[in-house]
Amino acid sequence: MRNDEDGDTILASKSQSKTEKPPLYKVLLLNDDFTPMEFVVDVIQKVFKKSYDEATRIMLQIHTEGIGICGIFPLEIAETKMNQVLNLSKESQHPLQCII
Ligand code: TYC
Repeated sequence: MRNDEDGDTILASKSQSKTEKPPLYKVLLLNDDFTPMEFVVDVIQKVFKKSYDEATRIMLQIHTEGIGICGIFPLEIAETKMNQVLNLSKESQHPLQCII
């Protein structure tokens, strides 16, 4: 905020607020005992555009830690990716869970 010559406050202009970054959300996969490892690697590659090696690293981290981050996005994109994961796991009848 600035003051003009009369001392009135000038609010931030639109061009300034446009550069503000939206809040970001982590998209997380949860481990379970039934979903095959290859399926999880495939989903991470497809939905989060990761290489085979990076997707394998993320899958193994989830497998050992119980939860892991697949990506960090603005809300609408995070929701879309979560729904893509849930649709793929439902179609394949795996219990893979994804949360934001
Ligand atoms: N734990 C699963 C298995 O042993 C593999 C797995 C990894 C499942 C990550 C879900 O988000 C997951 N087949």
